[in-house]
Amino acid sequence: AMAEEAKKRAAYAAVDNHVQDSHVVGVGSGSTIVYAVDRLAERVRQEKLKIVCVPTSFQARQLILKHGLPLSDLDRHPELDVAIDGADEVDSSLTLIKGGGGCLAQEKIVADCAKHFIVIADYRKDSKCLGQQWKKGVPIEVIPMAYVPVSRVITRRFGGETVLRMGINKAGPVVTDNSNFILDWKFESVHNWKEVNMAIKMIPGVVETGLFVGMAERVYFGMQDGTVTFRD
Ligand code: DER
Repeated sequence: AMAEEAKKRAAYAAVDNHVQDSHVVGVGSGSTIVYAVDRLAERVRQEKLKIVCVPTSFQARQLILKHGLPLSDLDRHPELDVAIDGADEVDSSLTLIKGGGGCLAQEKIVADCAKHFIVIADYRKDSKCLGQQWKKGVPIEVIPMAYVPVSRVITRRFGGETVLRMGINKAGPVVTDNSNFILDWKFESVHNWKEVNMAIKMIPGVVETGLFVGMAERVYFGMQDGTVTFRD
């Protein structure tokens, strides 16, 4: 479909423009990153690139192993040359909503460890402000025992409503790779995302938010017409 082709083109552009020999590469999670790992593996084969890959989830780890790419971690490589990851939505100042796939905590850690954090997305993610196209809210990873008080504080202070993310093929709540729950905060108005992110992070029980503020260096968008554009 058109969106899948757009994802692929954005992913290829990011890998071709930002991954070089001897790089330590952070590998994101979700569906768009699958194309980036395909391209990484292709370049390793064709160009004999020597890279190592640091995953941001069980899913990313499986992708790396499936393609026979060298697997590493932050213990061995606490500083990465580049991290490539998807996004659920991107606003005009490159603030991201991430976590649609529930991997936001390790994704933000890896993105922060990278010299360059490059985001890949199809045209549906390209918004002026958050909430324009992405209607599932901001994912917030919480310690399970605290999800009710955290929900109350968020809705009291910032409005909207929070929903505990429930499993589809698993009874009960979604449990993250870090054994936590996810609250999806359906916000109702435009916020100062830098301030809101910091305030939510301070609530006891919050592990991480899906607000990536001031982190993305560049976002590649695959467009409907088959081209790729980027925003810095
Ligand atoms: O869950 C995540 O953080 C994913 O990276 C998400 O932000 C993008 O997933 P997609 O590439 O499947 O849209």
